[in-house]
Amino acid sequence: MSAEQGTHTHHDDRATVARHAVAADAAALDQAQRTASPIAGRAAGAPSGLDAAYATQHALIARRTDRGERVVGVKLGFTSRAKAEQMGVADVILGTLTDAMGVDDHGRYDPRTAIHPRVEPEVAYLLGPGVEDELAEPDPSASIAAVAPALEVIDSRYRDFRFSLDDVVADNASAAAFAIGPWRRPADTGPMDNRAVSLEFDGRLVQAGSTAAILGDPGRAIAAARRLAGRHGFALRAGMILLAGAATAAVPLPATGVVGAEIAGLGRVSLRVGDGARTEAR
Ligand code: 0L1
Ligand code: MG
Repeated sequence: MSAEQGTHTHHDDRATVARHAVAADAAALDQAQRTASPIAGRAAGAPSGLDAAYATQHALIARRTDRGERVVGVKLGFTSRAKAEQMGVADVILGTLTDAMGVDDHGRYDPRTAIHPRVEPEVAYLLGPGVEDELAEPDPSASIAAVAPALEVIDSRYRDFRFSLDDVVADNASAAAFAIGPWRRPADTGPMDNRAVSLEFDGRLVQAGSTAAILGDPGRAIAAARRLAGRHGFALRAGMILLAGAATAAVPLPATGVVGAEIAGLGRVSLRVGDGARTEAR
C-alpha cells in the first residue's frame, strides 16, 4: 500500500467512526427526550467541535421528521449575558422547532413529557419572504412579517442541565416546547428594544425583565439566525417562527398551574401546565 493510500484509509476510518458517533448520539438524545430520562453526556469518542455538534442536532431532527414531525422554525439560545453566565457558555446557538413542540396559546402542556423543564419569556418573530435571500434583502428587519410574545419550555436531555456548548447544540439547544401569543404587525408595535417583560405563575410575578436582555435588542435575532443558519446548515424560510431568546432567567416549570408572560405594548401568552389547577390549591 502506498503512503497516500494509507493516509486515505486512515482518514476514511476516522470519518466512519465520527459518522457513527454522530448517529449514536442523535439516537441517545432522541430516546432521552421520548422517554423523559436523562443521559450523562455524549458518547466517548464523539467528535468535538461545533460542526459535529450541529451534525448531531440535524441527525436528531431527521429522526423526528422521519416520524412525521414538521420543521416550523428555529430558536436562538444564550442570547443574554445573564443566560450565558447561568449556563457557563459564551456563544449564541441555534436550535430547531418542530410542530410537535408547539402548544396553543392558553393550551395545555404535560410536564411529565419532560425531564426537568424550565420556562422563559421570549419574543417570537414570524419570518417573511426577504429572509431567504440575504443579498436581495440585506435589511434583516424587512424580513419580519409579525411579532408576538412567547413562552419557551427548555429541557436539557443531560442530567442536571450539565453540558458543554457542543453538548447543548447537539441536544437541539434544549428545545422542548413553545407557545406563541397573538401575532402583531411590526408596523403596529414600534421598536421592541426595551419593553418590560413579566413571567407569572398563577398570576404571581416570578421574573421581571426587559426585551433588551435579548441581544441588546431582539430585532438583532434575525441577523444572528441568518448568520448561524448559513454557517451550520439550516434553511430559513418565509413562514417560519424564530424564537429570539429569553428576556429573563429560566425558571423551573411548576407541576401544575397557569404560566403567563406579558410584554409591554405587545401582548400576553399563557399555557396551562398539568391539569392547570392553581398551584396553591394542591
Ligand atoms: O433557549 C435557551 O436559551 C436555551 C439554550 C440552551 C441552554 C439551556 O438549556 O439553558
Ligand atoms: Mg429560549
